[in-house]
Amino acid sequence: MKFPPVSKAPDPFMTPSFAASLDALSGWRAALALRLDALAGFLRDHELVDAPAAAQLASLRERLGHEKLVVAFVAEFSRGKSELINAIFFADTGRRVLPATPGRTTMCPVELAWNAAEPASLKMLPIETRRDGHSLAELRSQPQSWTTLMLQVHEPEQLAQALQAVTRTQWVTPELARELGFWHDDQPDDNPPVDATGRVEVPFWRHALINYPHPLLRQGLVVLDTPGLNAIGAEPELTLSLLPTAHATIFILGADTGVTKSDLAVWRDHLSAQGQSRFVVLNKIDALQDPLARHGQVEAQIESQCQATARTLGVTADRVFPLSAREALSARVAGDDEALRHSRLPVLEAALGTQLLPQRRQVLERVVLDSAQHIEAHVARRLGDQRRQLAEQMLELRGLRGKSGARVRLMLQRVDTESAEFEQCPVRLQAMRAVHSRMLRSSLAPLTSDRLRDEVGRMQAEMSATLLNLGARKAFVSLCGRVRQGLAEARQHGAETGDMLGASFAKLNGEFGFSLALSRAPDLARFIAELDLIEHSYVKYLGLTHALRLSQPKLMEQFRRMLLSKLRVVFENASAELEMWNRAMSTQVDSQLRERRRSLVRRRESLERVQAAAGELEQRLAEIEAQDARLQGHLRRAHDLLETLREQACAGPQVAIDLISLQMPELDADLPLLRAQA
Ligand SMILES: Nc1nc2c(ncn2[C@@H]2O[C@H](COP(=O)(O)OP(=O)(O)OP(=O)(O)O)[C@@H](O)[C@H]2O)c(=O)[nH]1
Ligand SMILES: [Mg+2]
Repeated sequence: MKFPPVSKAPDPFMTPSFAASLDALSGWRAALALRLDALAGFLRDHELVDAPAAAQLASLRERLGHEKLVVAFVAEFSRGKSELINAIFFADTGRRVLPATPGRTTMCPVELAWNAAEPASLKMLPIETRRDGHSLAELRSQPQSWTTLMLQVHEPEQLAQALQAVTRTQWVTPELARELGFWHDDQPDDNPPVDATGRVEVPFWRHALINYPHPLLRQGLVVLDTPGLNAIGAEPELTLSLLPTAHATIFILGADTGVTKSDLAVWRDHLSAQGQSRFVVLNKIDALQDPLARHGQVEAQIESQCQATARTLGVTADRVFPLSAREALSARVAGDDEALRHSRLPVLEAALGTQLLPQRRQVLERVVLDSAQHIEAHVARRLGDQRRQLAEQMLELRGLRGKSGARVRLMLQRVDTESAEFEQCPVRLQAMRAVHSRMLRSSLAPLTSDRLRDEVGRMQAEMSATLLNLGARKAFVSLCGRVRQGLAEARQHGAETGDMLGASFAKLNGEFGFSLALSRAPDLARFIAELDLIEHSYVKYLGLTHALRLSQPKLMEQFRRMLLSKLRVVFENASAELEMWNRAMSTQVDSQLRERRRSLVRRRESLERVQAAAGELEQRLAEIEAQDARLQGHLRRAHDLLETLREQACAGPQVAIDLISLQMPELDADLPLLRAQA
């Protein structure tokens, strides 16, 4: 059927598609990464970064190169999630690749991504792995737990055949179904079908990973296809981990069914808190086709259904995208642009491209700009130190012009006295270091994994002490309180360390001519926010009658492990940030100490040479001036490299590449590649 032209802005044929925008984002990231490599190489060659600054550069590089963008498709069963994924990603294979049929089809969560280090494959985790309580995160790194099928990416038939596996089910006893989390006596309506012999149909797999070299997946996109509600509820990790951390969620409704009670339950339980990055699709608008309808009537009906949907879900109407995934897929397979336009899929793709990607870009841009500022300050300080030492030396030598040999001897004595005084410095530093490392230990103590395990154990004991786990939510909230307290303690100790270092630095600067600068101790706000997010999604989960289900030991164990691994990541990252800051502070002292020693030796050598030969003084002065000019050159070059990195970060993708060709002729060889990507 044909629909009247789409009225909703933006016009998908005027704005770039999702694919083109993602390409542009990747091109921008690749260009930034090249810039960053040039900067890091220069700083390394001229010894302008210490270990913590080099680590910061490396982690930024890793992020630019490998950051993933996760888009999750969520809905009740049979709303068309898999069909929509087929239409967006797989139409070029010329057929339906992910199974999409009436009734329940996708039986386990399916993650599509590309990891170039592995061959194209389908990996599946048997459902029985739920019985031993291991979390999905733990099992990801255990290849022996997964069943692997190789995929022939150029043979669509084989591909589709292999992917049929995600629909596989098995018949088990009600006891086993209960143990696996698919049977709940308290919610008979949600329970799966039972056959004549009393056996229950449950999914065969727990999770599937498709490694597929689609151009978008190659660029870091990860697509998550989920099964209908029942299975979502049964895998806590999906609810608590995968969905809350997705960068965007696409929630799908059927235009033929409207918003049903169970659609609303999925929305409320899994998507209501995700703000900006939710897209609502009203799928199957082709099903509203009515041969008896007057011109424009179907269109009006779609419009009013969108309005009603937006009202019911509490989103603005421009977040609701009416379309037909089935028509879009067949239009793409047939190469029929007109039919594709009428399927209205391009409107959704354009919205993903224009709304989601700029948001991701901004996040990265901020990180790059912050790092650039940090590195700039670091380099300026380091070069400033070196130049200061040279200036002192120069002053000393200039003072010798026209002076007698006795004067030179006197100066030599002065250098020796200074060196002797300076030998006091390491003793003083040792005292400061002892205090520093004690304080560092106290700031990390509240964040150890032992402490975390104890706290989670305490929560578990509190939960099971209440009747049927009804106190689960309360016990969990109180655990969060204690974890937050741990982060606050660590932050407090960090601030105290900062005070101590500030006072010591001021003294050392005064007595030994250092230029030690204190940067602010980490406030750990990022980790407190992460904890808030975890708390939010878990609290919601524990309200969903799941608390009752946790009275099953296996589920409880799985819940405990998952919670522990999530919180451990928060603690580990917070510890790493604290440690990094502490390390940056102490390496600063080390490098200034080294620099100062070197400078004393150099001063002595200069004076000795001047003493030995009369003509040496001017030559030494000229050398020092040349050295200083070189350092100034380094400062300028570092500044230029940082400036172009910043310009690159703020520029649009095409501009970014033009900047490279204008300013970095040595990168010319990479340009065709970059242009192809942008
Ligand atoms: N008429 C019509 N049918 C559609 C459309 N999109 C999907 N379908 C059909 O709806 C049925 C369910 O689609 P799926 O893609 O399997 O739905 P799903 O949401 O993935 O369902 P589960 O995997 O069971 O959770 C299939 O028969 C599709 O062909 C559409 O736009 N129009
Ligand atoms: Mg499906």
